Amino acid sequence: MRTNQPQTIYLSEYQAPAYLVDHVSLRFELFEDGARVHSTLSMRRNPAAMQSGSTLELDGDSLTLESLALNGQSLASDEYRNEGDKLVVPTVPEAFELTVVTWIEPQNNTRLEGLYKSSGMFCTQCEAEGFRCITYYPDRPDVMARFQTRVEADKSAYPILLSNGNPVEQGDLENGRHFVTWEDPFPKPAYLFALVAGDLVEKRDTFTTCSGRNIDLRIYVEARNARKCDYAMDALKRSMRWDEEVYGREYDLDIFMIVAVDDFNMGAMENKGLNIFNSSCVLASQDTATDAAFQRIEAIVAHEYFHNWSGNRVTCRDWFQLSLKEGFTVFRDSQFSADMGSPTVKRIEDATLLRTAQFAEDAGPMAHPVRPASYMEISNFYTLTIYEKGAEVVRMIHNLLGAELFRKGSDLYFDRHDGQAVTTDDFVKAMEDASGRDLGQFRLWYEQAGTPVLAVSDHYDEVQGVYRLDIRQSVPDTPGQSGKKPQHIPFAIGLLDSEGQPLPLNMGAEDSNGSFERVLELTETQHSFEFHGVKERPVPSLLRDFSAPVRVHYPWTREQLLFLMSHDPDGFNRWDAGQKLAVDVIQSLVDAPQGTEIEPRLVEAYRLLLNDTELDQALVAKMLLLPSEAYLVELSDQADVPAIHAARERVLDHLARALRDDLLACYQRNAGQGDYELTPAAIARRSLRNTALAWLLHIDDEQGRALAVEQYEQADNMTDRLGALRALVNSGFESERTRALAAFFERFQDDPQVVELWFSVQASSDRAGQLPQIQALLEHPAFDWKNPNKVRSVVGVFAGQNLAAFHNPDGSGYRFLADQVCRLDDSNPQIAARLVSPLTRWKKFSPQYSSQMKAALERIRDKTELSRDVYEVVHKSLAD
Ligand code: 0A1
Ligand code: ZN
Repeated sequence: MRTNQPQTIYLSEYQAPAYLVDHVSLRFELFEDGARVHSTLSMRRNPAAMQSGSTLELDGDSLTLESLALNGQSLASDEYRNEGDKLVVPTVPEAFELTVVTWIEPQNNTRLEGLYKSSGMFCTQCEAEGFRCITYYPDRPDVMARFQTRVEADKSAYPILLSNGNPVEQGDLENGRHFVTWEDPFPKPAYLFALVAGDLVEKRDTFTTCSGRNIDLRIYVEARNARKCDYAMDALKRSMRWDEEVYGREYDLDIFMIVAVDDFNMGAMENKGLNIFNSSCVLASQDTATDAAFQRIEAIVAHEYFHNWSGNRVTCRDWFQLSLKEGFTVFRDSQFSADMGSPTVKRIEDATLLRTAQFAEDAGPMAHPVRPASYMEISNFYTLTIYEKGAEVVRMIHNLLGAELFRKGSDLYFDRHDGQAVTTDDFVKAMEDASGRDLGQFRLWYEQAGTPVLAVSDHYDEVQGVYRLDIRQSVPDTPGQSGKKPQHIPFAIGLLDSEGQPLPLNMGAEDSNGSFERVLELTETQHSFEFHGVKERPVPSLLRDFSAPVRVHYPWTREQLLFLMSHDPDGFNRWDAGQKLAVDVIQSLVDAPQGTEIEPRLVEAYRLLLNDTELDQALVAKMLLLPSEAYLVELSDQADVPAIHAARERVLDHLARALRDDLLACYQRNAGQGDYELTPAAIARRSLRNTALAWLLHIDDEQGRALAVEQYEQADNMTDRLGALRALVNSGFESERTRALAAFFERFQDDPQVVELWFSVQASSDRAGQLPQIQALLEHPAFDWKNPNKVRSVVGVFAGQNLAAFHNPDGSGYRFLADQVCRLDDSNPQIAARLVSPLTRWKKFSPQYSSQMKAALERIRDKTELSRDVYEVVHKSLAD
């Protein structure tokens, strides 16, 4: 796996597989000192393959080959070549059976790819290329086979033995061992293979599908987590119903299982019939999970379930097509979450993530198209671009076609390609065929990297009553791509008169269409749109509902933003106007002299918001949150993070002081009423209350202190308890902070998910998360280098969320991160490569910072034996 000069793989060099696998029969013998894997592959030459010759090549990684047989005849050592990552059999017949026996060591697998052990149980992670760590196999998604899997293990240590599909046989063996055999009738690529063996309890339920079939639903967890599965089970049933109702997709096997594991590199995995989840993405209870965690669990359960169709029944031809399943599935889960809660709030959350983090990726050294053209290590391409921007691209198709034609398109796609491994182009083609629309230019969204920029200016002709919008589109250069073509951009707009009333949008002297909102379709570099019959200069509302993942530049005045903040009928743009105003005010304070006045109208706008009980309270709660430091950094050139941090703090401080009484009133008004509920209204109430509390403690308000201590002690749910803890940690009340942190740990030390919250509250705080404190957290007995969640909650949160501390002008934060990356690179390269991310955008920062960030990257580059994962990120980041 380690190499000095990893190879680049190109989409343009794709070739169909030379041999196909019709059936795989696996037998796992699981022991404490290793596992023996017997694999029998029924293979035949692929009639569609271009290659001639009869050489078979199988992928393998970290395997010990014990035996190899062709059609039952054992192969002598000169009849095959073991080339480390490839097993080559120079001559095979047209159709044959290959039997491979390998020995692996799951107990020593710290990469968490392939078969490994987590908290005493065996589990697998095979996407993208983990199956080759289990046995030799054509480990590529366009080889789809039917799997039968027999799992054998000690019965008392591993009473539960699971794999994909339906259980078909089970029984006892000698020496206290037992076995279960599973059969999956649906052909699948090896990346969807899964196996679990452990001492787990089972939570059961059932679901009756639209055609009346009864599906057995099971969630498997360690006994101590038995009471934390109800929410995920409920979310699963809601997802199953929703996918039937909205997409006409019925579940296909007789059983659907979820297993929670503590050590997992990502959030969760959609293995056929046997989803494996990071514990933090499935386990929840009122007293241990925040509202945000419940929402995340709902979304991830839905996401993995939806993959059963978008990903499993129809899968990807190659890993360049990853967004085929991920972009579409994220779009589906975001529609689901919108339907379960507030569509506007969900849109705000999605757009925030996109603008803060995906735009940054698109502007950095790892920028790549939604369908990349090349990669070194595919694990590095599970990115915000593939997932989030990919989902935006599907959303734009949905909006261009309308819900009905989009559904026709998705039906055609699932019908036409069921059981196949296909491309993003096949997806777009199905949408075109079903709708009759030409998406030729639209396909550029898949091919061109970078965030398109729309420079908008306007002109009002009072005499003619004509208002004109001039829009210029450009797509910035990205590594390896320049001179880009204009893209097809749906640009939703509205116009408001001075009373805040929407104006009819008539786009020519004869047009009397009269609609109040239009989606302008931008296809050229330059467009002018005229609106007729406009009696006064209107205020434009641009890119409503974030209709495309683009940056819009328009010379907003503060008056216009204040106006939109309270009048725009588009909830998203109301929120966005507030964000723009706050950004403008904060930016004007960066490096401004001490006494510079803070925009008084901002205070009044926030006062109105705080006291607005008419507007959707979930939207109010979002509007009260100031733009994050990460977003402010993303919007600036040559960022000086401590200066941005100081300016944002000043505004927060000023607002909190000026609005103290309003904050107290808001806090009291939103006090918990009766029993804990997870309704949108109750979630909004808790959010408002905790924001008010955070602001009060930000200015070390005495009454706030008493409220926080009381809330901490009385809370009947984790959202409120953590809200109080966070507020105290970020306050200047040192003894309360220390006491609350100790009490929290004492109370929850046996619950890994809550301990992760405890770590991240400290690691994200500029008061409790300076470098020496972070180093102390790494020494804490609850910290564990082998557990990705723990690493993320301390190191990842420090570098990604505690920006002022990480960007310490002395460069200590950067050196620290480089050291941790080097340390992790040996044990878990996927996690190490993800942690590098905050350093990759070094060019974005002012010279004092960028030179030290670059030096930290060089420090990683110079480590001996760098993994391919970290190599790719570091070398691309350092390239000119
Ligand atoms: N397909 C999963 C994400 C996933 C990807 C890679 C993994 O291991 C390297 C694990 C999970 C999803 O989209 O949920
Ligand atoms: Zn996914």
